[in-house]
Amino acid sequence: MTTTDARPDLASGLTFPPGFTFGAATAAYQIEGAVDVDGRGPSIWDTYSHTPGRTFQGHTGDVAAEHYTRYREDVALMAELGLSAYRFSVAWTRVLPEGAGRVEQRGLDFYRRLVDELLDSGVDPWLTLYHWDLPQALQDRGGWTDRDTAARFADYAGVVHDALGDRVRHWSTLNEPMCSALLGHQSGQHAPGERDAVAAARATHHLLLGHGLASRVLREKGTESLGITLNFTPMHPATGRPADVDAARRLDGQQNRMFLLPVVTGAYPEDVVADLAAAGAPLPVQDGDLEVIAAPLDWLGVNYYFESTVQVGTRPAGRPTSFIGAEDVVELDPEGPTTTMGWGVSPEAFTRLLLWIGDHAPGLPLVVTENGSAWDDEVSDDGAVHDPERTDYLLRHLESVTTAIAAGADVRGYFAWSLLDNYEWARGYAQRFGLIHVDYATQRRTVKDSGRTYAEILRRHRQASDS
Ligand code: IFM
Repeated sequence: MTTTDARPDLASGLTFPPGFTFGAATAAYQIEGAVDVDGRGPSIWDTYSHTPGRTFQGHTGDVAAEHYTRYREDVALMAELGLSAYRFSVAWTRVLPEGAGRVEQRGLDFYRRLVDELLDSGVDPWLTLYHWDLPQALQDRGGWTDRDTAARFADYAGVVHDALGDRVRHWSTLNEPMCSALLGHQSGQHAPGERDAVAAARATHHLLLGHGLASRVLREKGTESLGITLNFTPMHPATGRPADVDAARRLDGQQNRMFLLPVVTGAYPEDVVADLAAAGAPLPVQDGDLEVIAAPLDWLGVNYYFESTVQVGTRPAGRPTSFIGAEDVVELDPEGPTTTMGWGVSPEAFTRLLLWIGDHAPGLPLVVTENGSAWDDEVSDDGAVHDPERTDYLLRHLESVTTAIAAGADVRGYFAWSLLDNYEWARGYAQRFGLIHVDYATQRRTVKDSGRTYAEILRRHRQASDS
C-alpha cells in the first residue's frame, strides 16, 4: 500500500460540495439474522445458503450481525461516526412472507422502529426495496424468470411505501440487478443458483421491468427522491487484438450498458441484444416494457469496487462465466495489491467511470451507493482494529469522487460499503467489508481505524458546510 503515510494529508485535503451526503450501506440478509422470527418467510438466500456446497464453509445469514435485535446499538454507532445517511434494504419476506398476499405487520413494524431510530438520531434513511432476497414462494413459481414477479415486486413496493412513506424520503428499487440476473441465473454463484442463459436473460428483463413498475407505484404515492442502484465494472481488453477488444465490448455490454441504458434511455444496447439472441437467450421484451423501465429517476446509485481486464482464452475448470455467451472470455488477475476478495484497487478507474456514466445519463445526479474493500482485520491487543489498507482504499476512492466532481460529474453522495462486517453472500463471513468490526462469537462491535478516518472527514465536511 502506498499512501498510508500520506493519509492525514489526503484526509484533510478532501473537500466536497455543501450538502453532500455521507453514509454507509448494508443489506437485510447480510446483517439482520433473526430469519425465523416475527413471521418472516424464507427467501432464496435461505434456501441457497442452506444447500450444501453453495457457500464458504456452509455459512448462512441465520445469525449474521444480529442487527434485527441490535439495531439501536448500530444506529448509535452511525451517529457516533457522524453519518448523515444510512442505506439499508427491506427484506421482502418480512413484509410479505409468501411474496404476495398476506402482509406481516410485525415485519413492517421492525422497519418502522429502525427508521424512527434513525430519524431520532439525525441519520437520513435511504431505503432499498430489493437486495437479492426474493421470497422463496415466488421462486417456486419461476422467480425472476417469470414476468409475474415484476408485478408482485410493484405490489410489494406499494405495501412498504404505505407503511414508511411518511418517514422515508429516499427510495431505491433494486440493488445490482446484474448480480441477481447473471450471478443468480447464469453462473449460479448466487441464489437461486441456476446455470441457464435463457433464465438469465429472462431475469434481466423482468428485474428491470419490476424496477419500472415499482417506480410507477412509488411515484403515484408521492416519492420525490427515487433511484435504482447499478454496479459497474469497467472492462478493458488485455491487448489490441480484435478478439480481445470484442471480449471487452461483450462484457462491458452485459455488465454495464445492459442495465444503465434501458433505465436512462429506454433502449437496450443493440449489440448486447444481438449477442444474447446469438447465444439463444433472447430478452422477453413486450410492447411498452421499455417505456416502463425508463421511468424518470431523481438519482442513479453507482456501486463500484474494481475494474477488469479481459481477453479470449480458456476459462479455468470450474469457473463458469457470469456472462451469457462469454465462455471464451477470461478475466486476468489484477496487477498490484488485491483485497481478500481477490479484487484489484483502481481508484483512477472510479473517476473515469463516474464521468462515463455522467456522459450517458446527462442531467441525472449520481450517488455512490456502495464502494469499499475487504481485508483480513482483527482486533489488536490495544483494542483497536488497524486497517491501513481499507483506510487507504477509502481515501483514494473519496479522492476519485472529488476529482470526478471537479471534472463535471454531478455526484451528490457517497455510501461506504459497509457499515458493519457482514455476511458476504457465497463468500460467507470470511470477507470483512465493514467500517465497524464484528466479532461474530460475541457480536461485539469495534469501530475500525478506517471508520474513525471516515468520521473525521465527515466532521470536517460538516464544519466547512456550517461555516
Ligand atoms: O456485499 C456486496 C453487496 O451486497 C452488493 N455489492 C457488493 C458487495 C461486496 O461484494
